[in-house]
Amino acid sequence: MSFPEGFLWGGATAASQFEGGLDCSRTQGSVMDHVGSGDKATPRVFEPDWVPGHYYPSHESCDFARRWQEDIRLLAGMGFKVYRMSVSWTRIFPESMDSQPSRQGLDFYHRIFRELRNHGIQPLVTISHYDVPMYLAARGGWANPDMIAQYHKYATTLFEEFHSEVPYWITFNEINVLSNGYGDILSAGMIPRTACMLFQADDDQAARQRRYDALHHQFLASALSVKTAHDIDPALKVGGMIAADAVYPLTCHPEDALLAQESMNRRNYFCTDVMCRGEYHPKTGAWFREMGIEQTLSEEESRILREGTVDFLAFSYYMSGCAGRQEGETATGNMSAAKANPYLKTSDWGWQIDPRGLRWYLNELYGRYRMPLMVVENGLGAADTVEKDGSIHDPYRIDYMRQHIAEMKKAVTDDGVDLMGYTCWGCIDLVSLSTGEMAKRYGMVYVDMDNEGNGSKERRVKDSYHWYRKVIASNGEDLD
Ligand code: BGP
Repeated sequence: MSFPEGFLWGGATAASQFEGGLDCSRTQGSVMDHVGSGDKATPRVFEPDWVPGHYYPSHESCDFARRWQEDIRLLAGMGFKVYRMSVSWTRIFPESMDSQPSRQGLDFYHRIFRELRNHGIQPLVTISHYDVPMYLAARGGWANPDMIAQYHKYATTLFEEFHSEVPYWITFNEINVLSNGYGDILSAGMIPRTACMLFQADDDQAARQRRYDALHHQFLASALSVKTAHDIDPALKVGGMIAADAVYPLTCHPEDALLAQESMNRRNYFCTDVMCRGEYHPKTGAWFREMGIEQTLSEEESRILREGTVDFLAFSYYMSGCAGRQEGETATGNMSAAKANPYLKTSDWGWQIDPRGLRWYLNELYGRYRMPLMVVENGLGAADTVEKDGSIHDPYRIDYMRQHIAEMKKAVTDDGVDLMGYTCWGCIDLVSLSTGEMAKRYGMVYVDMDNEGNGSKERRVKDSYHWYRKVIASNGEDLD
């Protein structure tokens, strides 16, 4: 028993963390292009106007915009079957949504998709990976219902243009992060920006309402786009995606079990129910009464959600956390904090490492939805050392991936989970989303660049590169 034939092995990146090339065709850029600062200790500040001399990591990032041929060759060298990347919205509509899409921008991606396919790699495209054009952010970002039509136009443009080259799509990266995580840097393009959480009663009520409205608009935009994709080309597979927020009870006390269940519902199923079943979670009314959130769901909106359910459910998986009654240490990650699990070790950035949690989580989702799943992000953020001879030994990364893949395999072979593929995060080093650092590396290919953007950006393979090639060549059999 093994991974199914045709299992999609690969890796993932996102435009704002990897692509760069702001100087070629992205004009005023996206919200992420305005995240930076002059203060190296706090590089993740949103600055509506670019300040000369300040550092904005996304402007050049790792320069995939110019190095894509070399990078794709490197991915092909590992035997990739799939490459998850995102399209930069402002490359397609650089100045406004009222104009025609930019031919230059569309051709930029045609070249990349064709090159991938020439190497036998299928593109999987995230339509929006935290990527809101500034000209839309200026009108309130996702809190503005007009965004639904704007996104739908953008997505339709992509489907029409690329449907014969891109078989797999994800509408939004980690849609649940809007309710749970990343504080201020990701406010869905909303101005005023806010770090508020959807399910935290002590946060500012008006801000919380805006958060929910923004999320609801994303649900509608996603559902409309899924339907349009199928109308354009029934062969397209369009997925929804969340950040896995796996929560265990801290103890076997029944109260802790209920708290963990509630946490799973709020942080995960609140979003996945809408995308996979086309309806809000049955507890939504009770939650919103408690949080003072108003929900107006028209019949037409309900129909849109029902008609636009996804073909597969994708998620990122980095860690797990706990819920319980007692005070305890906190485990942080990119999502809202949970209680720390005393049985788990953490990464150097404090994220709890839990390979078995991946198997548990796959079972949770598959048991609930019975639809194909895909792990589209997973990996260890770690500092690497380049040896004198240029080699990079990263046994810690190999170890992390080996353990996660082994658990994933059990979920497939022993538990019967329908898993389509695995794309590890940041297959080539890229800028960290949460911290803006380069020092936090996920890649199997090293990029010579430091936290301030200095360096040749030269690529160099790590030990994990050779290891992952073996894994893919053996379809996950050889994990040694
Ligand atoms: C996910 C995001 C990615 C990515 C990853 C790792 O939540 O989708 O964009 O960056 O987390 O996070 P970080 O870069 O903060 O280490």
